[in-house]
Amino acid sequence: MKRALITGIDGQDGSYLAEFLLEKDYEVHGVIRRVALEDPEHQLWRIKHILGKIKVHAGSLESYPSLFSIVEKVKPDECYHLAAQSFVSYSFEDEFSTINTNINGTHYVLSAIKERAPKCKFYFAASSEMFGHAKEVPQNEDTPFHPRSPYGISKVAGFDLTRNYREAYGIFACNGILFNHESPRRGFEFVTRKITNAVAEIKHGLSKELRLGNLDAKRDWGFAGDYVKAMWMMLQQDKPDDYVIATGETHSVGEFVELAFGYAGLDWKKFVIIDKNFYRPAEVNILQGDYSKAQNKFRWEPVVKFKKLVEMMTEADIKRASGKNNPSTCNVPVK
Ligand code: F7E
Repeated sequence: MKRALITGIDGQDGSYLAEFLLEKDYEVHGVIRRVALEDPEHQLWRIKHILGKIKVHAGSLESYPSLFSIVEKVKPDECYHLAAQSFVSYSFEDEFSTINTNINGTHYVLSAIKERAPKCKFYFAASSEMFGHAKEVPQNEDTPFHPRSPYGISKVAGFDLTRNYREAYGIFACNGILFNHESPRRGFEFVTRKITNAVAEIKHGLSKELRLGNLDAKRDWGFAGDYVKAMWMMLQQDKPDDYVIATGETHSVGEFVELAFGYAGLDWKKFVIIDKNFYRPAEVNILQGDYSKAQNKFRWEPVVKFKKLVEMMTEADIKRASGKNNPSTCNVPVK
């Protein structure tokens, strides 16, 4: 039985990946912050249904000793490093902690693997945010990086660390350059979930408006459930490498809004208010991924495309909001 270690197992991607690996008969271990372990009802809602099947370990990206001892104890065959401060907007407000946690955390996990499990295959959750002010559309593995946020900068450093551990120490280390990927398990601060949750609450009379920033930004949005499969496929190849994972389509935030409100039979223009507070100091205007390398190398394809994704998320939130008496706390204006 293969052993996998997932940092950030309680996040959107971690939860889908854990389910996927359990189905493949892996022994699945996860790193979770102690504060989250102490409040499972709120913090572990995405993995509540599989808690009896996985093994969780308290650890933090800020603590090398905690990660070192987990790697030493678990001796994983595969490690998926997904944990990070991943909210781009917040990274402008707390750039130091984003940069410290994300870069050091990745470095600590890589170093622990080199020292205690050098045969372990390593996956790093790199990001399309690394392209930032992209030199070309669509972006592929050779497109130069021009990050536009502390988050993007931290991911470029993580990407370089991963490549360097591959080249310098012979670790089987891969970068997955994942474009935006969403699902009904997405955090409420990200624009897609913020929209679908607001649509559901407006539909059920729990909310009257939705405040958003830049509706013109364009993203390549895919389904997280499809993307975790690509993470695993990368680690099953003969040689470690870096891959773009995307749908190949780009759509604006405005298009997402129109489709989600339309699905609920609502006219978005009556509810959406543009609020400058949600604009970013530096925006990434357009992302569109060229995933042909992953397609050719291991036949990965995105199954869920834009329209189906919007419908899936809106429907799930409408179902969740029915029977509720109060709007969710996610309406607190998190930038
Ligand atoms: O913003 C615009 C915002 O926060 C998408 C993370 O998973 O994907 C994600 O990063 C766009 C931006 O995701 C609001 O300005 C307008 O242009 O959903 P988001 P993101 O920044 O693209 C990448 C690949 C990652 O790696 C990240 O970890 O939507 N936008 N109005 C807004 N965004 C938010 N959050 N809230 C608004 O009110």
